[in-house]
Amino acid sequence: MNCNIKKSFIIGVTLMFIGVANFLFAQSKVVMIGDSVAAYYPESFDASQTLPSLALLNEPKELGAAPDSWKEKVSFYSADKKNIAKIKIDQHTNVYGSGEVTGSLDRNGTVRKLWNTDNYGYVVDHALRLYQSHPWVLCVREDGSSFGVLADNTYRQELSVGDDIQFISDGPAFRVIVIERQTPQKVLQALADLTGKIELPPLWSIGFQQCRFSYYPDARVKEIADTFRLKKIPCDVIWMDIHYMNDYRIFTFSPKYFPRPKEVNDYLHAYGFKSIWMIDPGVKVEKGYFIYDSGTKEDVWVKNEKRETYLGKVWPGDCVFPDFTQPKTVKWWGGLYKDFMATGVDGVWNDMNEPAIFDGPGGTMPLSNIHAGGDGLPSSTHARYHNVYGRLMVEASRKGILNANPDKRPFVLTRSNFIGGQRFAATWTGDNRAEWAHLKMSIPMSLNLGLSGQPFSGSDIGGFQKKCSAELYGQWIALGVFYPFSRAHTDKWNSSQEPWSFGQKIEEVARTAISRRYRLLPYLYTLFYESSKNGMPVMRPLFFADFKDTKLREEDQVFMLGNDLIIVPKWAKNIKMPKGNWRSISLVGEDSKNDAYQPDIQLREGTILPLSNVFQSTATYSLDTLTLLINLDTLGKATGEIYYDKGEGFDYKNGDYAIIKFKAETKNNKVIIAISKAEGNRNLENKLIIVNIITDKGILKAKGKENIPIEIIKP
Ligand code: MIG
Repeated sequence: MNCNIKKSFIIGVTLMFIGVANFLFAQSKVVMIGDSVAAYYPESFDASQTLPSLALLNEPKELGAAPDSWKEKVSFYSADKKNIAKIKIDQHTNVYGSGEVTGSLDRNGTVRKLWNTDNYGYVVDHALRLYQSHPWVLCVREDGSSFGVLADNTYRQELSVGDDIQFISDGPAFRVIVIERQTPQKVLQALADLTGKIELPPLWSIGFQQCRFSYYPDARVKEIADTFRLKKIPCDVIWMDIHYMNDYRIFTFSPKYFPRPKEVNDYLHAYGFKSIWMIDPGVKVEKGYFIYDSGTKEDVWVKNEKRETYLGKVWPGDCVFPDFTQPKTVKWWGGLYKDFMATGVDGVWNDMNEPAIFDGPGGTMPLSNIHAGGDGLPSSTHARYHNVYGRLMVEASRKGILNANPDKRPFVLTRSNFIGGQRFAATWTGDNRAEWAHLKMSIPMSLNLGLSGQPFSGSDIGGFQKKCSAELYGQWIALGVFYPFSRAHTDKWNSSQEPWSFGQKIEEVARTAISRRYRLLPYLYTLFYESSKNGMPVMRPLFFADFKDTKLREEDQVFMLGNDLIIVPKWAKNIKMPKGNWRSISLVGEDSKNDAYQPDIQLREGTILPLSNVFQSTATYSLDTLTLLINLDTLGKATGEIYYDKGEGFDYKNGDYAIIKFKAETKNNKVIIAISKAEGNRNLENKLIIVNIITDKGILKAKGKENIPIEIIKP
């Protein structure tokens, strides 16, 4: 990385901002709000301008003044009508976070914009702003000790990282929260305590998913589903994009293409699929259309500065937009999901919620538009609420879906969101392009989402815009099965882009790739559980393997799944690796070292990796056979664990789950594998357990059952 070029660029940009009028304000207040968590308030701070926080779970309690030992100092400036918060960093500190925006994993020497933007093909503003905003950085010092900085406001900001970190806001003076910890992992856990964690998703939502803009008519949807089963390519979800609607009217079904949605959903369910259907925020202006009529009656639409209902054009033509700052809108919107979900819809896709408006200034609504607020949220302009429009929308969607189906875990996918929004929805990185650069970029994008509190993300496999070549698709599907959210998707202009659309060879590549994901489900699901408990990302940067090893800090060609696997894509060159005896593993008989597509998967030394059989969908998932793949450490030991439950519903909250621990020890020439339950009311009971120990001389194999230690004699 060329630091000098990046640095001088930053200095230039910084001077532009603070060159003219530069007033330094003394910070008026620093208070501790948690164990080594401090809030800094500028002198001109006026709580009514930025609070209540839409990032934090709760307004934090003040716990007294900061001790002298407190390290990171925030200073506040205002210049050229901007409010700026600045934190000095030394030149060896690596900076991460700031959400999905493109660029390398470390954010040093860059400027990012925090302004949610519909960015088709990632061309607007060189993709320095995309669909979501995370005014947050995670900073790792040379010695590995770490801190995080959250600019607690929703206005448009620039985030520049040079000799210092600067949040340069268009809005009023704002508070800054700094978290200080011994490790980067602990900073993320503290961020999750402040901003929330994901709810445990349904198991099916971590299966493979197939989408396009759009599958229609209904017969085409069935044909896609049939082909997956016929060809024995595992898949859990088929997606319905906007063409299912009656002329883009949300919460309706096209009488021509989807006259019987329930029948389509029943069909999908019968073959072990779930269905996800799109809902946009824009509501067609049309008297007699029940959504428009009921919303108008309840007076839920965003207003213009003259306090008239604001109109903007989206897919259906003139539209009105729900004002999700109002409690009555949340209630009305949530209620709409009842009949919709009753058709057997399993999950909801909220798109265009930046909000994207075809004829609005900058592709959205005027900043002077008015949101009415309520229930603690003040009435204010779109400038204040723009970046949280999507986040407020998905909170309302999630509530409504849960009300409609109280016994099921809601699944919502959103394009737009804000820091903390991981509580309500998973996400994908929007309209990327079918290009090599975008395939490679998808790794640091999902990694930085994870380092910003959102663990459940992935990019469109195959790329959205432009036609994907067979070669690129092969590479993309082979990598994309390791995204936490793994979905293939493509634009309406492109020809078919299913796993079988590129000929026999690539079909086989896709089958192998997707089967690998299904083998890993016990491990992946355990990672999602962990994330729901402590906010740790599912997909993790390599430096998490050894946060003190500064060589790993910029590596973003390879990444980790959890703590125990490193995924090495085929194109990765001159990669850095953490210390230890990491070993290549094979999941479905593939030889990834010599395969042209499948990334090599490396298993940590001292680890027991739980694997299931390959299932065509999670509808038939079981752990009747559990495989333990073991890489012993130099002392002949290894450990591992698995979380499992029904995969759906909330019984797990009442004990219907299990955490099972695995332990391998070598005594004399014998490896003994013990399995014990650590938590929960479930048992593995009568399950076949297959043990594979990877050694230099090949794989040692044994079979056994739960509660009976398994012994293997080392030759
Ligand atoms: O203006 O619903 O990012 O995934 O297929 C495009 C159609 C609207 C944008 C989403 C894309 C989706 C498309 N949507």
